[in-house]
Amino acid sequence: MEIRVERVILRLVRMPLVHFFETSFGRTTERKIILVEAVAGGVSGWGEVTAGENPFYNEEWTESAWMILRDYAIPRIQGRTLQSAADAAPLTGHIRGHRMACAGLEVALWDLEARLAGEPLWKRIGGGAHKEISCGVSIGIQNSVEQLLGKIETELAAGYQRIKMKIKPGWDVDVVRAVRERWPGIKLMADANSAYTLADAERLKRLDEFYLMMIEQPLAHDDIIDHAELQRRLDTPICLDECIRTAHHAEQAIRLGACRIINIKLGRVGGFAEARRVHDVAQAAGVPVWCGGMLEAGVGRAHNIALSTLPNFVLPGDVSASKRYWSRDVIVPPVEVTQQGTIQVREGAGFGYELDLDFIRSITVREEAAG
Ligand code: NPG
Repeated sequence: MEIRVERVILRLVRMPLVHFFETSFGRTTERKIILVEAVAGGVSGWGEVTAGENPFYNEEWTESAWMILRDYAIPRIQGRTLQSAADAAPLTGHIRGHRMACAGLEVALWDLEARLAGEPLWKRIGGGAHKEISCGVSIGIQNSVEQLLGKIETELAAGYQRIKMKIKPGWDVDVVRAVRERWPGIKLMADANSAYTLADAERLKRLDEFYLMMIEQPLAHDDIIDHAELQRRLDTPICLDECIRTAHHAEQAIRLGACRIINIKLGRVGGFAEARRVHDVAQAAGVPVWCGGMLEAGVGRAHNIALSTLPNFVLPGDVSASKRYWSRDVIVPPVEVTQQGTIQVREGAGFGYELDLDFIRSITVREEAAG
């Protein structure tokens, strides 16, 4: 469907998290999020940039994303007529890296196309295999093991289907053991966010006894080769996250035996077009995928739901209820999770939720419109 992109508006919003979130690289208490509004024919499509506040998960951060969007990505798109949102990624393809920044615009254009067509976003991207998506939760590193066990108990009572716990050296084997002893039967996985090296292989091997569903991204963010070596030594499947930025990386990782599962994040791979390619490569190789999260506000959450309806999203993802992160979300209604730990996919046009524009206005600390 033809889209003439008239205007793109960037808004920086600040949103405090209801509870701090800690990974192996640090603690987040407040998110600084860029919302991207792309306008055509009086209709707006919305995107969210999933970069963190600091360049610790990958090289991007909120401020770098703002500059990339303003100075490079938007000027390549604005004022053009696209035959489809699928044209957007190639137009910004010459920008090295900075995929999360470019994705913020790309996903807004997919939402815009879906709204112009009066169709749900999931349909536009070729999804719809699942009408309900399976949800897990990601639980950060806590101040104590007791606190972690308490949190897991709450999330299981809420119905979530699997628990992902963050690990790092010093918060790994003993903590996983404590969780396993308490809940021998739950779907449990560990995420290391690149906190280890191959020299830690023996330590990671000790996690095999806890029959985890997977261990996510134990080694360096850009090292597929060492993951292949580690996977040979572990019984636990490795899931790659940070390492997989393109479908080509997915092909290479699978060919080398570096992972048996892939986490797909829209931002990390640059948007829907590449996410679908990663999905297809994994599906063809019999490698299951699931949708990762980046502490998104409602816009990003809604995009993740649409993505998760593609057929090879067969494992519970990190897409959970808005209220786990926000006292008030930027969309209405907020994302809600059933007692069975699922999210029902909505039928409305675009990503299927309304924007809470008054709230967005009240938390906007910077706004810039091009066009
Ligand atoms: O529910 O959105 C969520 C959080 C999911 O654990 C999650 N994200 O590495 O996957 C990750 C991790 C993350 C959190 C990464 C914060 C970067 C910052």
